[in-house]
Amino acid sequence: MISKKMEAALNKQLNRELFSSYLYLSMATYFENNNFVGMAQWMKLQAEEEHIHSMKFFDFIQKVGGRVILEQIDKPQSEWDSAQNAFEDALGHEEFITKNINELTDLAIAERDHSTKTFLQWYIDEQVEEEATANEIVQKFKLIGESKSGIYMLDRELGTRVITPETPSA
Ligand code: OFO
Repeated sequence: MISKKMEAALNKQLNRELFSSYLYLSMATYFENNNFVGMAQWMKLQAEEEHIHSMKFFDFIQKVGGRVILEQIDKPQSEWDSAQNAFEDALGHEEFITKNINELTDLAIAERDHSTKTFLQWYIDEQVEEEATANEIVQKFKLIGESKSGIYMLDRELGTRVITPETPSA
């Protein structure tokens, strides 16, 4: 049986994963409005992936005898200065999520809650991939600079993304 403290912390993370999905969907609309079709597609898949992350918390909380409490989801930002700026924000957001997952793991260890600690290991691995992927895209933007053809090529490349939800780095 999960402690009330751990249950509350996991519910909070469930909400953050839903917010992540909302944020990336908002970035998708920003990209669509600016004719970056590939980046919009990439962000739509990212939003789907975050929804899957939230549902893994949902299922786990229920499975260990807790109760899912859904809270309000914050309104995400809707405009960015540039495509690069949106991906920089995505990277910053993933770093924030990594910090949250690490804090949750610290709590699970402090509470000697081995099942939650094991559950969180999937997210620890996933965050390594999430940060690496976002960082790789930011670095590509930096290499490309102001080149319109470079940004066009990057948009095409990001549009080829496919999702494989069950493995970290999906
Ligand atoms: Fe983008 O990460 Fe969820 O967990």
